[in-house]
Amino acid sequence: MKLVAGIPETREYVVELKRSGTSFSLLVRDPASDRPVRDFEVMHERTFHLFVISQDLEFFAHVHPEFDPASAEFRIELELPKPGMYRVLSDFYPHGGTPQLIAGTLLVPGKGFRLATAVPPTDQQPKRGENVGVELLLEPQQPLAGFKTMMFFRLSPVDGLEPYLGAMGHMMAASADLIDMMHLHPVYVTDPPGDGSKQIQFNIIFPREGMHRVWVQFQRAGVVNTVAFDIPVGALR
Ligand SMILES: [Cu+2]
Repeated sequence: MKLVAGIPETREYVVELKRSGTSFSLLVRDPASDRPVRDFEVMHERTFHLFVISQDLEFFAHVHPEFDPASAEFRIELELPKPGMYRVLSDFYPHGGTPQLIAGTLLVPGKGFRLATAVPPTDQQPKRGENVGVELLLEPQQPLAGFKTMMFFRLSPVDGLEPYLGAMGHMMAASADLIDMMHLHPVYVTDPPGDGSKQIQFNIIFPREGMHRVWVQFQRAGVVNTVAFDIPVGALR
């Protein structure tokens, strides 16, 4: 009997990002053959999730480039608000490979260009999205690098809350220097007793100490709400 390995080995694919004005194109290459990849698995209702974050953390986009079979590129129109450094995270799953989360850096030249790491103060205050309020509870209250943190988002009102791209929530968590970036989905959705809210739980392990910005997206009545919190992560000494 011949044994066939069913688990593909983990390899990082190459993402070639090109930008011309507001037009972005992304070509994915197989690291083994160097060939453009044409076959992608659908994850959360899309074949490609692209996150673009400005260095000052003020601009956040979660968009979905469309595949162009003629060029094997994913394309999207996206307007960046100003010159500077942007981090670009490509989330995709090549057929026959493993899920990929590939980070890149984009420099947008222009007047006022400068490089400066953001240093936001802690901000765990309740937030108001387009049509939903979001309160954040942490367990432990002081997250520690390398240890699990449970993040509970309490949403209200609850009527009309619905999945967005196949999940009850999406999270992008990034260190303030945009070196570590994670895309996570909820582990539990519960109805906490008493306050009539919906609680959406994400579990995260922050890899390093320091300030982190966490963007979360929830959909209510067809409207995507994006809110952000700034969370200091400590270290065990
Ligand atoms: Cu997501």
